[in-house]
Amino acid sequence: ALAALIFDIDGTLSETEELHRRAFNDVFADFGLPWRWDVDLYRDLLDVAGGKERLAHFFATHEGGAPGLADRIAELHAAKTARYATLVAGGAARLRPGIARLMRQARHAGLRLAIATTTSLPNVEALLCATLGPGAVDLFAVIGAGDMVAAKKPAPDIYRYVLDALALPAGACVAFEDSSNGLVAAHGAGLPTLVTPSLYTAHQTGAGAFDGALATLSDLGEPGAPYRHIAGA
Ligand code: XBP
Ligand code: MG
Repeated sequence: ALAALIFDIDGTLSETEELHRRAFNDVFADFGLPWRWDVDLYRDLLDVAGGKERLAHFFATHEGGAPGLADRIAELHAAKTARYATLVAGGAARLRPGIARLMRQARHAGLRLAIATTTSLPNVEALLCATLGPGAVDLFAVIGAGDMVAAKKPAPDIYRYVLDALALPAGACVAFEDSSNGLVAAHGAGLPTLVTPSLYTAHQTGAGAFDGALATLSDLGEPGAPYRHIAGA
């Protein structure tokens, strides 16, 4: 029987990628670095999951290079995490439709809730606190985040970590994802997965990227604003 729901954070709970992008850009400006990541570039960069990994990839692949910066990724990323927390605490993030309702109904039905995300733990705590209230972290039986596992999505490691901590088989859970990387990670751990594409992953719909999902929906819907099945589902 169904025992737990496991949620991705970025793109699934909230359209947080715009805030991550803003935080990266603010840090580039603070550090006197010339880059500003626009929406199109960031969409491509999101193929690399994890902020530190994304910075390393960008520095390694961009013309002009970035001598010395590879050694400062931890420093840049710490500043980015702090900036993101400030944006979120200031109210810049909202939950996507249906998320809060589904979590409430699931808990009433006796299901456990968990998180499986590439994003850093402070980002998870900031988002849950700002959107679901202080203490929201305690609504989750397990939070798997960031560097708790070595290999980030699309590797299944973070989902395996969460299943292990829940002490549940994959078949007793449903995962919620917004991206191809996320779906591949969840499927790799054997999880039935529902996909709600987000601003930065909508283009993956229809390219077969969400094949095998339980369903691909516009969002989780609200009374009076139902979800739509998305082409290919
Ligand atoms: C989200 C990510 C994260 C965030 C930034 O992927 O890739 O890297 O963009 O977070 P998913 P950090 O939704 O598939 O988990 O900078 O803290 O890594
Ligand atoms: Mg995501």
